[in-house]
Amino acid sequence: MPISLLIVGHANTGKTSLIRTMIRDHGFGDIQNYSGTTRHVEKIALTLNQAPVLDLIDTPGFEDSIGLWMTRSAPSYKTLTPDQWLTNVTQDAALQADFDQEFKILNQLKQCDIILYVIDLRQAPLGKYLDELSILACANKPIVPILNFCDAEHNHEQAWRQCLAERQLHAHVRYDTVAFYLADERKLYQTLQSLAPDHYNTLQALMKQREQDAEQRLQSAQDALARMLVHCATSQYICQAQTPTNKETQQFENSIRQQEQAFIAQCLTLYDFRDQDVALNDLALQEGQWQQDLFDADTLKSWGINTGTSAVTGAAIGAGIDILSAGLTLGTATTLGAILGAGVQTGRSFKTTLLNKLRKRSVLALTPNSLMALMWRGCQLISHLHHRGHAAQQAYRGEAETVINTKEVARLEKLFRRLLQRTEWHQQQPLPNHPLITELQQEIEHAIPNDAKAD
Ligand SMILES: Nc1nc2c(ncn2[C@@H]2O[C@H](COP(=O)(O)OP(=O)(O)O)[C@@H](O)[C@H]2O)c(=O)[nH]1
Ligand SMILES: [Mg+2]
Repeated sequence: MPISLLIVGHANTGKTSLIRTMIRDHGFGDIQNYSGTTRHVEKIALTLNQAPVLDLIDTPGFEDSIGLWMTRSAPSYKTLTPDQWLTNVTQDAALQADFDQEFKILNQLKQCDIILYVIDLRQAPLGKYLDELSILACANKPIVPILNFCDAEHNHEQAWRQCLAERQLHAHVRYDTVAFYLADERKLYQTLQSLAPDHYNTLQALMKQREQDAEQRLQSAQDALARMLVHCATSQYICQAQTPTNKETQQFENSIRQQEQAFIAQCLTLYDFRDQDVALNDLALQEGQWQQDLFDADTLKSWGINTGTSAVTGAAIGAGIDILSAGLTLGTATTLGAILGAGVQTGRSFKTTLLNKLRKRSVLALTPNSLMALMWRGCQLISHLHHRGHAAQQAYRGEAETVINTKEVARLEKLFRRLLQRTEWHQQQPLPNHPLITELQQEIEHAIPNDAKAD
């Protein structure tokens, strides 16, 4: 049998939001910024391997707890035990109209195992809230206060903690349904474990699964970012002449933006968010005229040319240029590859470079700065989605400038300069097993704080 959790609280404290975030589904229930949105009791199960582990029961908010609590001291009720009062009051037809919403909650109290009392910390612990707690206490069930909106600037956390302690409610959980942290969720499950020891192992397994899922999502998103960056770094646009036209530049930029869009779409799918959850501005790109660094030892090595001495390299390249300018189409890249002592792929890549040089056509590629900007935007997006609750209503619009130290910039610039040379990796799937790729993956990991793996 799953543990049944009754989610209660005043209107608009974030009860429905809490459930959405816990089940990672923005489709559950209705959320609005005005009270009385949830009018009915609604139930949904949180599952582990398709078996329900927790039943989450959403309820309408309390509207008149003061009036309801006053009936407790009415002559007909005051001699009853708290438990008897709960049963009798809900059967009092004369009170039905006044406490329609409250009775829906009270009727659930008997059946649930644990009560989660959601508190909007922006509100002080006023009498009406304390009466809600008094009413709930009549059910003799464990109550876990959920301190919601804990990220709000002006909050009454201290005053609430004191009121809760006076009622022996020490095991509260801080939770922000919009800014989600796995550590908060872990605390909630640990609290449930202590209140429902029979379910200890199942809750442990659920927690573990949630952590593994989070880690897996993060890893997949990071991989997608590395693929996108390699793809963009190795994207080239061969222009018709030496000076690129506006149209050519635009086409090139659009192809890069499409790559970024595809990456965003991948992340949204991974994290179960919708298109409207992210609204990033177009990235301002800088493109430069790509130059193959023919003497770059790394590039030559990838072509199988061993640059023991620069004379050898010079001779090899010279041979290539001589042959091309002699008007021999060479027929095949194989010939050139053979002259250079390398393979066909090498010859082809080398030939393209030389041909474009001779034809005086410029080749557009991104600058290392643009690649850095793409990387940071990607890292920030992943970090945001990782901590975005499924109750969040505002679209993510990106962050202000990244503060980054010059050492890091220099390191990344060097990395991207080298990646820009590896045109043979364009569209290569999966990414090659190469130290440059490992370095990129490490830079991405380093730029994303990973609290999924913490403690
Ligand atoms: N910033 C912030 N907003 C929240 C949080 N929880 C809920 N909200 C917002 O508060 C409003 C009421 O939330 P809802 O879940 O409908 O409250 P309910 O009436 O208790 O079910 C909605 O606009 C939510 O987006 C939170 O933790 N942080
Ligand atoms: Mg609601």
